[in-house]
Amino acid sequence: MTLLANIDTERGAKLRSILADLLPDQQVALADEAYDPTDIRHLLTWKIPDNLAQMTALKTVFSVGAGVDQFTGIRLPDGAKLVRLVAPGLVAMMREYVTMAVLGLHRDLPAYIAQRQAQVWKMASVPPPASARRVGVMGLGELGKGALAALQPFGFPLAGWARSPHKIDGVECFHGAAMLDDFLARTDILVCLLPLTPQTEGILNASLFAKLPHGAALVQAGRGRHLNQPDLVAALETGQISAAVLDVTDPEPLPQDHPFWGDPRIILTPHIACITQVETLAPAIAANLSRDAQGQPMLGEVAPERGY
Ligand code: NDP
Ligand code: OXD
Repeated sequence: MTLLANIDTERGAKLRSILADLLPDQQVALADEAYDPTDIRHLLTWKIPDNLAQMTALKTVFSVGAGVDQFTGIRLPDGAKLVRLVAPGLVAMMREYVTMAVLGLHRDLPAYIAQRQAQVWKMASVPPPASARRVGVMGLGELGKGALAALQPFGFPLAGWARSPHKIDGVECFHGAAMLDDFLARTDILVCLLPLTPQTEGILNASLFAKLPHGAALVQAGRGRHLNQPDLVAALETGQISAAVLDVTDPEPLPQDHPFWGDPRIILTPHIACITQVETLAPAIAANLSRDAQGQPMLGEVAPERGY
């Protein structure tokens, strides 16, 4: 019945203390303590530990984050489920990040940051009203839908694109490869909140950028490998893409001589759109363990055939 928390000791101890209140019967082991791997029923981790094969009773691998691409290619014990993190605290952070990024791009923030460095006091452009700036979100999952809801009050015409059809009030919904071009053609600020899968790897590339209106902007908060980095550099050079806010890169961090560091059209943040905090993580794990104990599906169970 033991849950192994394969996270740093400080956060692990906090998690154990919160779970002691929420699920008093749940045993919690920390990775730097002595434990019997054959007792481990649930594993909370960002990466698979070396002794996975010894965890013969393993039933669940809980990702510390919303993404599960780091587990690609890992064979879990037969019958074990992979569960991504679904938690209101993560959605709240992504809502803030995407709102910050979209508003920053809408109001020329990259240009003003560059101008401040050059001590220039000058209007970069007169922005169109929000009602004339079309925002499109790729990925209509927990985070994509949360981000769109946060953007609603500003009046941007909103659209979303996913694998399957969705209906969201106030959002024009597109799905599948056949509708991607129409989605892109109506999108001035493109937000990527996709999971990384073989289908989405490299999706932010020259061909996709060419289908956006000239001068469109990009918010990339999915995974670094969604983006073809040389293609973004080229699109910024031609003006096809005017600016970008990037939270994720490949690799992380970027090498010191990477062109993104010095490009004034790019705002770079170090993968901080969502920061998993124990206060967010522990209740989500407790709720899923309770669901499981009652024979209900857990929130965020990954469908192996989809990869997310
Ligand atoms: P979900 O699994 O809830 O949603 C994924 C969405 O992407 C779904 O709408 C799904 O479509 C869509 N999708 C998947 N594959 C395709 C495809 N081939 N074509 C079109 N749409 C597709 O994920 P979350 O919203 O919780 O998280 C999304 C991603 O955000 C994570 O996987 C991670 O990469 C990233 N992330 C980044 C963070 C950061 O700090 N920068 C923090 C947390 C997550 P459908 O609805 O039809 O299934
Ligand atoms: C996540 C992340 O997947 O932080 O939660 O990227």
